Amino acid sequence: MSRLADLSPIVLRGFEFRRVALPLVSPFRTSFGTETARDILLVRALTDGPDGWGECVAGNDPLYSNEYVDAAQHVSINHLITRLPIGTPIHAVDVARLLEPVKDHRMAKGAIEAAVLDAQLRANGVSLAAALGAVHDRVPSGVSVGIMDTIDDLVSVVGGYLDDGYVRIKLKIEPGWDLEPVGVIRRTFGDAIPLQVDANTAYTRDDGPHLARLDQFGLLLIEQPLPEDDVTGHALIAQQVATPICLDESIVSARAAIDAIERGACRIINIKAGRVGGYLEAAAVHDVCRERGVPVWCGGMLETGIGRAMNLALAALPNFTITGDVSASERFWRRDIVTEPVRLHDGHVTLPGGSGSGVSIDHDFLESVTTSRVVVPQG
Ligand code: OSB
Ligand code: MG
Repeated sequence: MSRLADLSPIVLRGFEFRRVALPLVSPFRTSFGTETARDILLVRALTDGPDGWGECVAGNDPLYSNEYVDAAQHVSINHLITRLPIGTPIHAVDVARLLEPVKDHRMAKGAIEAAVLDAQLRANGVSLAAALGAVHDRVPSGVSVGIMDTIDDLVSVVGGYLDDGYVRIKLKIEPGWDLEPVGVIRRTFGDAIPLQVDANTAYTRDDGPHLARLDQFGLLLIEQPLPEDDVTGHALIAQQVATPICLDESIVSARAAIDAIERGACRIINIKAGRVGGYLEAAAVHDVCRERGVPVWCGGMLETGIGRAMNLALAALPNFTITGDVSASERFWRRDIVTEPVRLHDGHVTLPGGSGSGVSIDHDFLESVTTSRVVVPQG
């Protein structure tokens, strides 16, 4: 690993906060709601050298977690960037410590850190993948499939993704949409396709026996069946279900990962940089899981090419031994805001080359989908 602390520091001049409106190619329904378009906050670190870009994964509404895009922008401008030095040298590795006094708001912090990190890496000619310790230049690609109106719709959508070459399917589930859709997908496409489910907290502690009925389908894992604050409940469910339990929402830090593992709440962890406050904490989660023999995989939050490229760098670390939600750009977007969107080849996605995140912004298209732009401090 190219040591981040050894890179030359950069000098920040300020930040640009840009909101972008992008329709999804198809509605994405989970147990907590349906998204048809995203209102995305992009953070641009303005420096003496190359600019850096970070993508905030907060949703339009506070449904996945308590964060949402308006709040993320507000806390970023009023409470977070005010803690960072403007005009004097800074290292990306120091950002999390400087933002630490502010409670939570991890998606907002993560986007700011990502922008500073991208800028510092570009200034030093180092890729994010190299900086994080990536050991692959491409990774297998899984796709997350939302809850559909009908089973027939689900079969045709999953069939399309299998035709595209995706090597793993994740089905969103909720009470009333679980045993039947999973059973139909297994019967239609066979026992060989790697299949897993994600409940996004939709079940209760009483649902152990019901969830155990999913065991017959040979799933890779069941993701986040219970509310995020019920780690002990997940341990209770894990005793009743043979399929490995995986946590997403509950794992907000390396500390939370250690706690969940020690309490027997999960055998697998989904890592999302935004959920844990940035790519550096995400790498720390990877490390604590690796030390404890817990495999991890890279989650997604319907990112554009900026966030997706950074996710790929993370997903190339050695303990990412389970296929992640690292689908191609066209899974969500008709047109991406980067010049070389992630494409699927042979069931895999390739890490971009170059320094920082490796992507180039499609500035004309980005302008055309920008709904607001704020620069702080004002020039
Ligand atoms: O739970 O993994 C999740 C999207 C929004 C909020 C939560 C989740 C998801 C996904 C998307 O499953 C996966 C992707 O971005 O490819
Ligand atoms: Mg999830």
